[in-house]
Amino acid sequence: MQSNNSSLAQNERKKGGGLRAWLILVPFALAGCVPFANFASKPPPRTEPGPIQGTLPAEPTPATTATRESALLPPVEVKLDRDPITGMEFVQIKGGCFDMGGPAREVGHQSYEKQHRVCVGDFSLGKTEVTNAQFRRFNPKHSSSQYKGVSFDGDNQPVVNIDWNEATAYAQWLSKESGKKYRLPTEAEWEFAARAGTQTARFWGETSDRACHYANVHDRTSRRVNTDVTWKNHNCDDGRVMTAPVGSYQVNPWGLHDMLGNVWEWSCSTYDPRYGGAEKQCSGKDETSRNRSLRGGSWLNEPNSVRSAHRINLSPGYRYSNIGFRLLLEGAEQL
Ligand SMILES: [Ca+2]
Ligand SMILES: [Ca+2]
Repeated sequence: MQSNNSSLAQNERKKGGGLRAWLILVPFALAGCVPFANFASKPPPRTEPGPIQGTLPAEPTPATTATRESALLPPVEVKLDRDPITGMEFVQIKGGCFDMGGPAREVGHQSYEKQHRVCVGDFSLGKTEVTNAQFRRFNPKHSSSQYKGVSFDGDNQPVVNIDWNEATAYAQWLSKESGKKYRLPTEAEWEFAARAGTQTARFWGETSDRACHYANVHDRTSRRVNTDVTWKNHNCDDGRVMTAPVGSYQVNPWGLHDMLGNVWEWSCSTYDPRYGGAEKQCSGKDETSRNRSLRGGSWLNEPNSVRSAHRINLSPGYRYSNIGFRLLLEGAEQL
């Protein structure tokens, strides 16, 4: 549980001196007993942070690239569906079987990331996290809030401060409006898409310090501004101290942006540390209070939390400035 708690702490830190409070509250959050729906949020200005700054590290050359660092597969041809109401793009993904979880040798590996074989069907997944503009079609009054004067409310920033119930309600609303079938992805579908055929800790390889090509994480830029954060940063510059507009970084081999980093993403699955099958399905109607699994890490997280196998779990009523979601489209005709 150590790493999982660490990840959660990284969520709470942004609340403003909230680590101490978190240490008190997290046992209750893990038990799903404390509703965190009342996080204060001042109405922020609707401006986006400036463009990406800083210099990204150079790509390793083939001569110096180790075998496991060569794992980034060549991009496949991406076939898209487009939602008629929001314009949201969905990448068609052919189902298959894969090794979910990570091997014990992986740096940061936890017991609840046990590697096991899982198969998923065909689906389409949002090319990006759901944005503020897309969410405001559903709830015009939603504010993603701000921190240290930097707004989370830009049109193209991912919507945050969204709990599981609101994310699910959004999928149901858009399904009705569009005549399509949207929902959150299961944990298995999410990891299948995040790995995109890779078996390394991250879809670009094992090295966390190359993250800044592919993901908005707790990086050197973040460390310079978020001086109250004490955990390890990625040793590179992604140019962002808070959320980045979706699609700012390189896609994974299946054409998906920000599967790692930017914001944690709610799955529809209840959390089971033993991987007993809940990861392959959405939570049932009688499981309203059970914790849900979230994936991918965020702009505030250290390297061990930004891995394809990593998982945290939170109460469905929890919301925070580094938690958002993306949608899955069921039943799209595979082109
Ligand atoms: Ca960053
Ligand atoms: Ca993400």
